Amino acid sequence: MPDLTIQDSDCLLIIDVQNDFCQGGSLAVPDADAIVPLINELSPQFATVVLTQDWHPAGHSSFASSHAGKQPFESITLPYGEQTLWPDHCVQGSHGAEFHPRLACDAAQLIIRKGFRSAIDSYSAFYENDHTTTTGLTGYLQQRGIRRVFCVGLALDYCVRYSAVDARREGFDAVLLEHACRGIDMNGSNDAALAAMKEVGVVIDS
Ligand code: VGL
Ligand code: ZN
Repeated sequence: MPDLTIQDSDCLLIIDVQNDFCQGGSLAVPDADAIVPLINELSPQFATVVLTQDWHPAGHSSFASSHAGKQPFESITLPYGEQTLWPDHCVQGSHGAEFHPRLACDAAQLIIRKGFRSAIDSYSAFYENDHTTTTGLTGYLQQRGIRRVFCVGLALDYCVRYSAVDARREGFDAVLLEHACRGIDMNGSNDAALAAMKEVGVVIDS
């Protein structure tokens, strides 16, 4: 196990802890609210804290409601590949898009909004789902001298997974703090996510 003592060159990346992914939300992740106090304990230990915020225009192409005859959790092929369809969620400016009311976010220095292009979904904090369009996060972290990214948040099997994998792709060390994540877990997707992260060298800390 590598040394997980927190350094100045570490960043805490808090992924999508928003009302729509929490209890009562339109795409609620089981037990999501339980991670809020855990993240609130972690944040003050990091000099660099970044939040991501899923931020879709109404009628986004990842919404099942945008495709006639399609139901949430079915998938379709978009120009950039396979896309799972979701209930409408995290619409720009809506209550569901706001951070969980008890998430302590005052000390965070950057909020990366993603999924704001109607035609492309974005799970990762680094790249949209075409795996080409960047969010700018790599440059920000590099210029802040960050070498390692600790990932927490929602959902383990989607946005957390792709963010951790892309952190490795961008040359950062990456640590998944599994106890501070929750997944949607469709058809074994939590286990698949953990395997995919391990495969590229993400350190899984339970
Ligand atoms: C997410 C599905 C759709 C996530 C975002 O935050 O994991 N999942 N949009
Ligand atoms: Zn989304």
